[in-house]
Amino acid sequence: MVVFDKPHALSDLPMHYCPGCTHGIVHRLVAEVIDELEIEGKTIGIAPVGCSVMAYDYFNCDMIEAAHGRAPAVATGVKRALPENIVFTYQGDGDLASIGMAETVHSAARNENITVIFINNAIYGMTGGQMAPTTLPGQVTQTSPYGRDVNHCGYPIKVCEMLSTLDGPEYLERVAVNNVKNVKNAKKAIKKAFQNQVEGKGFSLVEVISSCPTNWGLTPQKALEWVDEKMIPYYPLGVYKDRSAKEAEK
Ligand SMILES: Cc1ncc(C[n+]2csc(CCOP(=O)(O)OP(=O)(O)O)c2C)c(N)n1
Ligand code: SF4
Repeated sequence: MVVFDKPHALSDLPMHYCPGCTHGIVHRLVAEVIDELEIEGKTIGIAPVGCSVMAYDYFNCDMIEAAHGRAPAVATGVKRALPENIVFTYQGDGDLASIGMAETVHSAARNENITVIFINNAIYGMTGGQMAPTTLPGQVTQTSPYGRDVNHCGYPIKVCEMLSTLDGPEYLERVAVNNVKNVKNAKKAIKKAFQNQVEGKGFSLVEVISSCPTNWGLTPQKALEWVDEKMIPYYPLGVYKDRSAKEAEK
């Protein structure tokens, strides 16, 4: 009896991610959801620029590579041209919350019927660990060697909280993948974000608190602990918006 297998929507290529990086876990969850909803043949993913730049190699559905930060704009065009297809973006915090902030906010405000998977690892991973918009106050990075000084660099951006002030988006949830319970919740949120699109409900974003052991300078295990001790207190997990659920309560 097979009790554990690779989802069909995940390709056979070995991933290039560092040991302990949680990008791989989130890839797997997305692929499991694509399998379960039986949408592989009509799903189009938009890969970002960042460590997950090669996500196009890891999913078996069609993939498009977007310029840094532009994934929601590309997804908007694809979804509007091919409304029967299921379109998702997969983006890091540098991609989504820095150079791509305008695309993020406006696609949410327009309630584009797309699914956004947002990996918040509090750092620019691919380029060697510079400060991101989500870097915590006091966090040491290559460009904040004495720790992020909020007087000089400003405060981190809380994407779910910020987008929840807009009337546009359908669904916003923040999850984490640092332990089994959180991985299970993350899977549920990702599934809902895809299901919403299948049902035509609109813009659904799941922010996944992730780890970057390499640039945080921690072992994989310590990095998962750091998520619990430092990241989750600053970025509380939970549903920030679920318009359909709220309307159903009325
Ligand atoms: C227009 C443009 N500006 C800057 C870069 C350089 N660049 C590549 S990846 C990256 C940041 C990636 O960080 P993030 O999006 O958080 O993803 P991660 O690598 O942490 O997964 C930057 C600034 C680029 N490729 N294109
Ligand atoms: S640099 Fe960080 S985000 Fe990039 S693959 Fe390595 S651990 Fe993951």
